[in-house]
Amino acid sequence: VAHPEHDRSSLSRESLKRAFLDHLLYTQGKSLEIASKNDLYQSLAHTVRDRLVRSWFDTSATHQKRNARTVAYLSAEFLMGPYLGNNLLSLGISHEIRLAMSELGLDLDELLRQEEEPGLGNGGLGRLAACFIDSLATLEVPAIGYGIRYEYGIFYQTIMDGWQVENTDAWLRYGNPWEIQHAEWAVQVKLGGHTEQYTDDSGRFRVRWVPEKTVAGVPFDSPIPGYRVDTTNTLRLWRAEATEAFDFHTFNRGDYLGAVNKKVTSENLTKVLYPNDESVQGKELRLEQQYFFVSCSLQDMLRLQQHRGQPVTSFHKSFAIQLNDTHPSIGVAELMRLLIDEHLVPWDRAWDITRQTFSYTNHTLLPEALERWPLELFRRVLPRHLEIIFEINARFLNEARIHFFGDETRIARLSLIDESGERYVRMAHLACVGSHAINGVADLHSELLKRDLLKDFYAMWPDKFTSMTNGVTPRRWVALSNPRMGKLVTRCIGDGWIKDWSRIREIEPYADDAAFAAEWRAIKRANKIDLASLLLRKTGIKVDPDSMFDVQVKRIHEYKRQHLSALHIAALYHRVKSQRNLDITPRTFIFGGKAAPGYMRAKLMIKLITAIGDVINHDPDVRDRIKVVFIPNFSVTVGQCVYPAAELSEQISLAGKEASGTGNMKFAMNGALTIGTMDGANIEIRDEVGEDVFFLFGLTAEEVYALRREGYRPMDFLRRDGELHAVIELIRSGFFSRGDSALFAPLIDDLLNHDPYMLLADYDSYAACHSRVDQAYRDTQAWTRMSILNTARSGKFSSDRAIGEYCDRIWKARAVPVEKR
Ligand code: 26Y
Repeated sequence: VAHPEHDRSSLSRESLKRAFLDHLLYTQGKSLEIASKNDLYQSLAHTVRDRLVRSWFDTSATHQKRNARTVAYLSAEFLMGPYLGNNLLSLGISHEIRLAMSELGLDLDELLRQEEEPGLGNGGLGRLAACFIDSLATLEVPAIGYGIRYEYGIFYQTIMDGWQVENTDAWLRYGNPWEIQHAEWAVQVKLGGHTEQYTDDSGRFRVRWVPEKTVAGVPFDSPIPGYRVDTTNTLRLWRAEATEAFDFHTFNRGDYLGAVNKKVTSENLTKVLYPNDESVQGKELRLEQQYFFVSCSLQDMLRLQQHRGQPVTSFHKSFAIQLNDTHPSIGVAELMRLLIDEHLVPWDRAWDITRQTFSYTNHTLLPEALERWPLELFRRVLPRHLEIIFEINARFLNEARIHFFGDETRIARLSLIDESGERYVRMAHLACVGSHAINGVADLHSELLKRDLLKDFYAMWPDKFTSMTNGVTPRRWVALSNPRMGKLVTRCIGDGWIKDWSRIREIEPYADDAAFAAEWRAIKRANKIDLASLLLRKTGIKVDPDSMFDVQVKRIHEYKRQHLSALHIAALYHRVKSQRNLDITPRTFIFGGKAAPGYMRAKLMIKLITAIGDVINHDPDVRDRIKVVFIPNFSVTVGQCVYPAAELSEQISLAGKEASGTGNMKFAMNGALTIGTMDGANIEIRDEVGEDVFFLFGLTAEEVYALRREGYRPMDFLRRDGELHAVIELIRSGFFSRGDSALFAPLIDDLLNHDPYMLLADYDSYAACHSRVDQAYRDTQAWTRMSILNTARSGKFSSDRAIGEYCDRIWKARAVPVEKR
């Protein structure tokens, strides 16, 4: 039982200092005099972790005792960002820790900077999972995040000669103080081999899976404390290890090196995160990764079910499992296998349980991002699951034939197996059939799902479909990253906004308060100065904090159209060059984001941006009216500096392509106005903040379809627009590439001939919109007013609101107050 002055739980400054020095000596083996920065960080992290353990333990004890309905969020990615600052915030001890450290002569901010963030995700989908588990804990909902403990997260990006260069992300190099390994809960996962049919002792027909190999899954747990509540949930990530039994045979044959080699092979499973988003590669190892973590997680839930004294047949009452896209959708077949083959539950009963357990979130409409596995590859890795999927499919298609009598083309479209050419397993179909709820991540996206991608499923089961607009956590994305704004807001309306972001609307009346507006502006300026110094440090480029900070940070992708911005910047430059004294609002264009290493077009887009920047930044004629900066290695950490400093948020995807976007929400909360298309959650942001607080441009999704139907010819748009023509010629001629006219040809030729993302169709409207932005920024007061209103009306975009909706409408999960021991 914790004593109030216990050195591992007390929050008093003296006790924090003592605990810190204890860890320095007993965990790191150092004294203050010789400690490295990492030693100091590790000691502080352990001090903070200790203070979470009590509530962590009480939380799982309460959930077990109450047999509380638990949300299991299955995700191949969790992009958590640094833990230390967030955990201090949740505990409410940031201030005391800062003082404790400074009394020891240490600077908390410097220690915070030591943490290597776990980059266990690509972008939006992974970060959404992180925001969601933060909200689940804060709302005191019993929840476990299940995922993969990649040894190497998303690659570290540097920019060399304007090109992206990838480096490995050895984030575990100096140890991870936030995880606890639980070898006692390791599970076994089978892979490959074949199946056999047999009759068991009681005369029952059964199937045995004889695997080619078995891998052990070991859980690593991290605490997820809710904000200022007693709930601390768990993020449980699985690491693959070789099983001992597995090597034994090889050892006995005397093939020691062969045995060790197989060990290495097993451990490859969780070595590295695949750095592709929105474009599948169909690699066997990826399927193994997915199956591995899903099987580990389901076995773990079945263990918990047993531990709670509950029968497997009420599994669906204990757990609501959310599939974060199709990456964990093999779970549908795996739960069936576990129930049927291992727990001897009859098929119909097992199917009932499975369907009541799972729900599926779709995050994309892009065809190249839809997971499908070649049948033969699938059979090689998961022979038993293929049989189960065939059986699910046979029964499902029987049901579909009743719905769509005689419509065999529709039946073929619905099938879990694509048989139009080489045969594939369609993972989205498996997820749809095996779930009781299917949702898109913003209203437009959900509508398009029903209309296009999943229209046949919608026709069959309209009630399964819902829309759940994404959200982001106001803890990390405002309280932690923008403390200046947080302080001002708290002074005016109290600190209730941290747990209830809808209350941010209470600052709306201050939009017309001159003193408040002046402070608001001063805060933005201070945040811009901070970002400017980061930019200088990372790129050597000096930017003017009084220029407008116009920001586009997100994965680099053709559909997100960073090259549309590049065209516009080149056009501005062209204007400045041809009219020497052109009166334009000074701007700093800030870009950041990673390109998938094999996505050549995206890498060329980075080169285009940096090449244009290079010319502009060094041209004395520009007189610093335009600067272009590409921040290397955009990450959660970098994001925390960027969003608070932004004034204009670029959300310029082609309408119908960006499922939701979540960066758009982070910008809006931090007072940056949006220039954007009618896409994803932009539409809802505009609805909330008002059309006069939003810079709208471009085709709507309907117009995009219409234009495509009537035959889109990009050249038509080029001929109409003299400036665009000149800019394209400038790039094509090699003006930005030291005369190398071939360099950007792949991008430019594609724009002129195909332009699948319709940049040329939207260019005019985009450039005109930027002129309106330029004018609006000159009226400082009006701009500030818009900025305040924008934040004040962003209440909807908290992940707490999103999680509340998931709990009510899909999971049927409730808050369970933790009982303290
Ligand atoms: C299958 C593999 C190649 C793959 C890996 C990662 C496919 C997709 C992804 C990641 C997708 C992703 O991040 N999607 C984004 O999800 C966000 C959260 O819902 C949305 O806001 C955003 O619009 C969407 O692009």
